Amino acid sequence: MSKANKAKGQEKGRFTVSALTFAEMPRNNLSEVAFMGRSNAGKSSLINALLGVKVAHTSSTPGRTQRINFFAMPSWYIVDLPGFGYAKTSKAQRQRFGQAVEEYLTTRQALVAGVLIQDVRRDPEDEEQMVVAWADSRNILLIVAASKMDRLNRREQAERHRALEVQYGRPVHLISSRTGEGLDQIKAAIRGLGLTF
Ligand SMILES: Nc1nc2c(ncn2[C@@H]2O[C@H](COP(=O)(O)OP(=O)(O)OP(=O)(O)O)[C@@H](O)[C@H]2O)c(=O)[nH]1
Ligand SMILES: [Mg+2]
Repeated sequence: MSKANKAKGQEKGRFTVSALTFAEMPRNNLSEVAFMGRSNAGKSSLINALLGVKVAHTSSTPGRTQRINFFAMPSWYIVDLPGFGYAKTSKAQRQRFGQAVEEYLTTRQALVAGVLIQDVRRDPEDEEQMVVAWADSRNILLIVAASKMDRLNRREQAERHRALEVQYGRPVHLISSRTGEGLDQIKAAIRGLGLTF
């Protein structure tokens, strides 16, 4: 990371804490927005693109994020969660962070919104539907982002957009962390909660 980027990162979104237990998580009760989705969907890339600086680890190898990572924003946190649906991590390891994520999602009081990221080329599966049901049951705002739109042409984008909105039964934002398309919509939705970038 260049010096300039590092300085920018410190000013904008700072890697703060990497946790697996509540004891390791921030205790200042600031609001948290969790980025969720299948492994390799592009969660960490979206966080970096929103911040304009590489703070979250990304990789073409799924299962890169194995802890709950908190990035400090002005008076709130972006939370990067390990991806679901990845089978190659050892079972013991998966159980460890799986439990941590479940506990986080079901009981964390500071959690005010979720951003569900899914590859625009895929259809939602059980795990995505569970996230939707979870958000509804906890009354948490869920922003759905369909990632990697740069992989499709305009016509395919429109088709997938329609199909995904029908399947989710709610608005879906098409985004690309590579080109920056759609990121303003995600920022606007988060700003709607009174959280600033
Ligand atoms: N073309 C394209 N590739 C993307 C985009 N976003 C992410 N990727 C690629 O997708 C792969 C996975 O991205 P990550 O951001 O590491 O995914 P993740 O959801 O954090 O994955 P885990 O940490 O394993 O759960 C990487 O090779 C990224 O470069 C995008 O908008 N467009
Ligand atoms: Mg990641």
